[in-house]
Amino acid sequence: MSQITLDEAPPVQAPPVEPERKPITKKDISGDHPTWCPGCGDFSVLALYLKLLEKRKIEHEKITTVAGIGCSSRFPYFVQAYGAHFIHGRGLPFASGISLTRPELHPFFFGGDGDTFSIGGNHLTHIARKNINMTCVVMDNWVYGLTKKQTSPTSPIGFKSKTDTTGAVDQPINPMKQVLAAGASFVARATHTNPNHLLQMMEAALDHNGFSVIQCLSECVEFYEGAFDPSNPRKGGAFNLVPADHDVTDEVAAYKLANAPFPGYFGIFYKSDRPTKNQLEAGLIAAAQKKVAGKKDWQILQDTFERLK
Ligand SMILES: Cc1ncc(C[n+]2csc(CCOP(=O)(O)OP(=O)(O)O)c2C)c(N)n1
Ligand code: SF4
Ligand SMILES: [Mg+2]
Repeated sequence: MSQITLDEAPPVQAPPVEPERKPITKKDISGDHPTWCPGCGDFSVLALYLKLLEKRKIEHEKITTVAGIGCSSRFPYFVQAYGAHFIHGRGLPFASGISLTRPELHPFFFGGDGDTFSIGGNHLTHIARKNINMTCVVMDNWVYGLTKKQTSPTSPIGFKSKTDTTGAVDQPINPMKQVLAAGASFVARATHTNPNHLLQMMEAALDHNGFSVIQCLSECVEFYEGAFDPSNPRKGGAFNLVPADHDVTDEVAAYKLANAPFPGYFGIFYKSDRPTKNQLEAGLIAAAQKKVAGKKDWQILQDTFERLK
């Protein structure tokens, strides 16, 4: 038997070197220059979202930013990644579909108080009770900004607008009580004037497995200037954190915090680890697939017709 000498042996091929992936930077994911009015609170929410993506090294193709219609909802234009600027009030169900079909993604929805609590209010309720894994950041400015000053569901009584020229008479909703009652499994409150705290809330929401809602006060300097001054220490207001001894698993305690008069509290009011619809549906799909394991599509169809006879 002839032997291969070392000289004759084929050269050993080195395995291909995978190029190292550079983590994304804020510059990579910054889109169009925002068209918001100078001083609008929405700038701060965008800056913190970009910071969150950079800090948590979310890969470009995993970023999912969805919105409806409104000044705040222009958000996805300003993020250079996958996303959608969808129909007024329908961004939430659009994002929930992404979450259920692509469970490896964590969609972020950004919307105004009108988009989320008025036309989209019904969707908010049902996504909350279904506990679909995603984050909803409500950029609450207490007014319809894009359409130039109409009363919104969060405008306070007495607010003069184009739809309430002598002052609003209807009781505003309390966003925190609303989402708690609907069944959201993470409920937090923040403001655009405290960026470190807002980033903390967004990080906690990203880490939460379930439907997380952040009510973020975001001032409309054009149509409701000074609305949130009482929550801003730089304007003589008070930024009160949720008390350190608050039990975030206590829904009734969360409800009591939500009842505090404005400016109220900031931080995580409630957090529960009840199963998500994503997990429950995955279980249903696995069980259904087990029943038909090894069968061809036509056999599954034939069995169904047999059963119907
Ligand atoms: C189906 C539908 N109804 C109404 C409108 C008009 N519209 C556009 S934005 C908006 C409300 C915007 O207010 P909000 O959601 O609070 O966002 P903001 O502009 O204050 O950020 C309304 C009523 C629309 N575009 N589509
Ligand atoms: S109108 Fe108000 S909400 Fe819209 S961009 Fe201007 S300041 Fe912001
Ligand atoms: Mg608004």
